Amino acid sequence: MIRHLCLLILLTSSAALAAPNVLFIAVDDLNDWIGCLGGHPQTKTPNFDRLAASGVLFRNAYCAGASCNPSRTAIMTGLPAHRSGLYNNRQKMRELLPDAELLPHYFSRHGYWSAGSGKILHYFIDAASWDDYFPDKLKDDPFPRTFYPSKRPVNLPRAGDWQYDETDWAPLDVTDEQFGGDWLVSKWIGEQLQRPHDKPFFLACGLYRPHEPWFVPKQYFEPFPLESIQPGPDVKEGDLDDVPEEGQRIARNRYFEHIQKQGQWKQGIQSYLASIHFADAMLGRVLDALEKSPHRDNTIVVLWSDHGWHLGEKEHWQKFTGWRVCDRIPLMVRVPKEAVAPGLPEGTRAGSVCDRPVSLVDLFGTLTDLCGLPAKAGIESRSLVPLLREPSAPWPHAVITHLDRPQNYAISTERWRYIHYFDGGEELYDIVSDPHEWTNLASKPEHAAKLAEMRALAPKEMAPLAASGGKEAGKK
Ligand SMILES: [Ca+2]
Ligand SMILES: [Ca+2]
Repeated sequence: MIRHLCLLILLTSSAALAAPNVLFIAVDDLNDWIGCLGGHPQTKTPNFDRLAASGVLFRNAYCAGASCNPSRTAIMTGLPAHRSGLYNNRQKMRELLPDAELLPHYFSRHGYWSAGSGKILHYFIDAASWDDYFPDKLKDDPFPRTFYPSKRPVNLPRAGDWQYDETDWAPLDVTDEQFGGDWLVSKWIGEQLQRPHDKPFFLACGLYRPHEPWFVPKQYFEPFPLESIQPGPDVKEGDLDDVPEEGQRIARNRYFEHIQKQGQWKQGIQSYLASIHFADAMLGRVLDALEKSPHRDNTIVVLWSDHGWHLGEKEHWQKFTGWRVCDRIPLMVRVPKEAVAPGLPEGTRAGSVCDRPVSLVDLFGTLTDLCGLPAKAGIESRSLVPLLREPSAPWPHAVITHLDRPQNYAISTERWRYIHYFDGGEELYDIVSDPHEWTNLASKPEHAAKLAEMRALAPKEMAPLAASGGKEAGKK
């Protein structure tokens, strides 16, 4: 009996040792303004681009929710909002889903060491889901010390109670180390990558920039002189004219009007570009640490952003919308061929791009499949391994992105996008001929069949907005 037990332990531990590590990198509020996605001609992102070039870049990847909380909850639980009832940032994940097992815990339960740093969940850590966290999982604050200007706002004056405190920007006269924040996150992650481990690891790196406020050390502003700054290529005057009422209401949330009135549009774009450039440098530190790591060849890398961001497109500033500017996100995956990844022993091919529509809710199923863990029962997360193996493989699936409430959602296929509002408003875009979604085709008789086809892709059942016992979350 004891001999059998020993053998079992030996087998289990050797199986665990052979399993691949996972480096899981989250970036906050990053739209397609990275070089390899071509979203803005002035952006500078050599490290995002080098990671993308070393594996598979998904060019039609969408978030499952158009803001932090629903997007991250879907990723970490494998449950989209229409299953969980969590649709917006005001709901508290653990009040709604007290028993949901998160991705890191699932990996821990299957022989992994799970650790993280920075923002992975929506402003909390969920200590029980992790073996370790930096700075301190027991404090439930995912952020290390970060430098902030003593007097705020710096550049965008407050317009009223409706305005989110963090909508502000400025270059800071500090070094990266003095700034702290993501620099400290990347430092800690780098240290975990360098040291020996007796179990395979699931290591989550949450970079907070380019989330607001757009304060970063001034060196990251230098490549973007103000006089050179251009709006993104999606901006078109009068673009909301063919958008239904609810879409217009969501779009015109006062921020863009206020920013224009203050003469701060260019400064905002400049500061977002600088914040992306900073995040890129922090990503570079993590990738460099991995390059030098004894675990380099046995570590799968996944990078995603929780949703995109508007900077004047459709007169909108922020997130929460059904348009591509908000819903389409960077997603890249690298599986080294040396890694012992049971789901993809041959690894990914460097320089691959995939245009199939995929959702971030699929990361759970993808990672368990790659690592040879049993598929988790009861979730709605499809493995993307067939696309990692062959990026042009047939893929008859569509993606749903929920907005802040049930029945406000967008559906993405490879060529078409459909937006539905609770009051019956609809939009339809052909993103091959109209990648910026300028021309709403929903009312055109020649597209009636396509409209019906897209409508039919909506989930048959949609969970109601689950009540959260707590007050409104203090942060967005
Ligand atoms: Ca976010
Ligand atoms: Ca339009």
